[in-house]
Amino acid sequence: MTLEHFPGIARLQFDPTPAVRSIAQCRPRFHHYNPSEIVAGRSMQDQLRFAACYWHTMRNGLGDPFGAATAQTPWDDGSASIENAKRRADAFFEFLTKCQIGRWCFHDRDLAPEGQTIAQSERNLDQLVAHVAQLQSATGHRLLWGTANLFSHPRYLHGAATSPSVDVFLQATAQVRKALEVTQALGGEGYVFWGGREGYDTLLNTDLARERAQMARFLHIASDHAQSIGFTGVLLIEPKPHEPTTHQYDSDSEATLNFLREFGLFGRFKLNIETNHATLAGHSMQHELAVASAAGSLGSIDANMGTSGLGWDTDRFPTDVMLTTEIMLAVLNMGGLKQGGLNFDAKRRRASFEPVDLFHAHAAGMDAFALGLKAAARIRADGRLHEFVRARYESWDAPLGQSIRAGQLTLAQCAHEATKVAVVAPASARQELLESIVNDIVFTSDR
Ligand SMILES: [Mn+2]
Repeated sequence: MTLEHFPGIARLQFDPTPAVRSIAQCRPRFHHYNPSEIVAGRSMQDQLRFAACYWHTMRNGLGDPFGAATAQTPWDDGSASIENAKRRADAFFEFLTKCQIGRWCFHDRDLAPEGQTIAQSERNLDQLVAHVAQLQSATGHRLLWGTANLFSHPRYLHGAATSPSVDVFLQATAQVRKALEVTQALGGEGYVFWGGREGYDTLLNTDLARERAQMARFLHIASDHAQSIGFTGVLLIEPKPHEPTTHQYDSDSEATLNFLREFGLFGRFKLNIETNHATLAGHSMQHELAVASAAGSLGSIDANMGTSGLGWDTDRFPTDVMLTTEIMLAVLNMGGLKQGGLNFDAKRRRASFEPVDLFHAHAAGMDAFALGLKAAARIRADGRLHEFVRARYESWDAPLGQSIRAGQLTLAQCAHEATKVAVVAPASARQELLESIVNDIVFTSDR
């Protein structure tokens, strides 16, 4: 890593002084993210466990269905050579270091070009894995999670594990076996299964029951393999309701947890929840996190956001402080991210095409999460919301409520108890008051 792929960009520092008046003079820096600052008992760096993704950062030229790529990538000659792939990795690790992002995530095909055969693809990947292993030890950056791209190659046009062709299923097993093994070799803390094309476009040509069973079989043998090689990372499934398919089987947290329970996989996998996938499913991120967390299955977070009113997966950088506050509240409430992280599965807008925009974009997301972390910690320290919710359910903690919860009363016994209640008087839920309290806490700075 001797070359400077981002000349003129210094390592980003925490600098809370007010922004210069001219946008043209703004250099990337952190206004709120201060890695060593202690919030809720731990450093921001440990609480937030940021990761950058290889696919959007290094492999997304910012093209869209209407126009060509715009991103300036002077380190990339556009070829599928191993040398080019290694140079890209060098640029990425320089980016991680300068942006103070401790972790990263990748797909097998982001890192190394696919070959003509499985063996050739594996040799290509091995060369890049050896190279990034050196970069990891030179820089101290760690792999949050790896995954296999089972959606880009035309062979996966009908799905991978859910393909009507067993030959395609086999190709997917070869890719996942290798991706799991290189993730382990790189010390990955997790491995993600995102069912990119595991769904259907029309039931006129689809045996839904068979496809779901195939997907379960795939996850069984993949998790068996992870266990057999001694992989100690967390296995994650990433729900998404549609796009590219009309319906994806892992459509949201509830559906995915039900799928895991139906096929005897619950407990072997946790969920990787992405904000823009939550909103595509018609849910808030808060809902998806709450569902996963309630089942003890919140594993990791893909930190991005969508564009309201636009039904696409736009993968914007998460700059909404209310959103990051809600996310960090869920994280603090479950005792931290553990083996998970906040992975910026986010891309710059097509019009933010200069290399420096990669730094501005990530710094914006990191600052928003720093603000969100501090606000969430203040909400917890304030205690009013927690106390309101506790008090709202306190009749269930009285002796009768406890007996019902413990299964000691039949329906007839409950009905008999009902006759003893003179006045049924529900209390107000005070939603607007609570929203106002949250606003007060979030927008009142602690410094
Ligand atoms: Mn997305």
